[in-house]
Amino acid sequence: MELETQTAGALEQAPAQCGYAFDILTLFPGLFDGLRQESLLGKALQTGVVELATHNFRQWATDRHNTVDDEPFGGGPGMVLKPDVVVRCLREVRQKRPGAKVVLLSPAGRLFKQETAVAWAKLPGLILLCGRYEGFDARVEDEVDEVVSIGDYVLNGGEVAAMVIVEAVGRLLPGVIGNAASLNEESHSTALLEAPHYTRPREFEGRSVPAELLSGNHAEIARWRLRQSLQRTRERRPELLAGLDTRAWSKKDRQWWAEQTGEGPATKARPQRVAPGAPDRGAAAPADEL
Ligand code: JEW
Repeated sequence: MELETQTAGALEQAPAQCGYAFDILTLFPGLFDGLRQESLLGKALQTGVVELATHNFRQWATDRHNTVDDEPFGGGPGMVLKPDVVVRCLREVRQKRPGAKVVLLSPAGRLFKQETAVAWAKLPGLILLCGRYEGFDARVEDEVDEVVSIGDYVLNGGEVAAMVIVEAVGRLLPGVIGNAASLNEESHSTALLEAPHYTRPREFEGRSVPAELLSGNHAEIARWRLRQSLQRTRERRPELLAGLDTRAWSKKDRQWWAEQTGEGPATKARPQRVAPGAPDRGAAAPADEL
């Protein structure tokens, strides 16, 4: 059984109590080989700060064909992963990982967000169940702590979603990267999109670095970045502006934002409704024209 469970003796030998353990339950453990070699996580895996172990459901099959799936009751396309095989595998892994959260990846799960990653980085580990075909027999859900989706698109299986979670959680773990930047992360993800970044050369194929960034004036740079963030967010992710808090802003920034959004300075009349297609020079450009 140990032969195909890919870990440096993590489960069997008494391991030096490791910082964080990701256990991936999958029919395709080979898909995680690349992730293991990735620079930041790869280094953390080498130093033992993080452990990533894969477990192939097929090793918990009991018949001579190592069957892991069967036809769906009620009919329909595709195959369903058998609950007996999956649950045997899960129970064995879970027993060796006290405190780990058991997560099943599914397009029908709760949405995984940055705040989820921040919360899960505080645990001793995650056990991630990756399905294939039409997914798991529904009774597997009774054995897991959470069912999560990484977004509203359909994948062929949970493995890529699990990799997203390993990367999002992994980079928050102490010893995986210099964590200075990630301290901000929770507020960042729920606030505004980042302003654009530039590096040398100052001019690239006729496009210059914005003068504000070359000014050396920190207040001017900060103002430019805030405004870029706001414009970008309005254009690309307007739903993030719902909870925008402008109370800490300068009067100038507030006034500028009011003009951008068509609220208009307090002295000006609110933009009037006009006939569809009529030119409307007073109102803000629609988000898709910014
Ligand atoms: C995802 C796991 C396992 C997650 C996100 N289940 C299912 C299913 C599949 C295709 C169509 C409909 C349902 C394939 N599939 C998965 C898909 C996770 C599995 C099988 C998944 N998107 N897709 N966010």
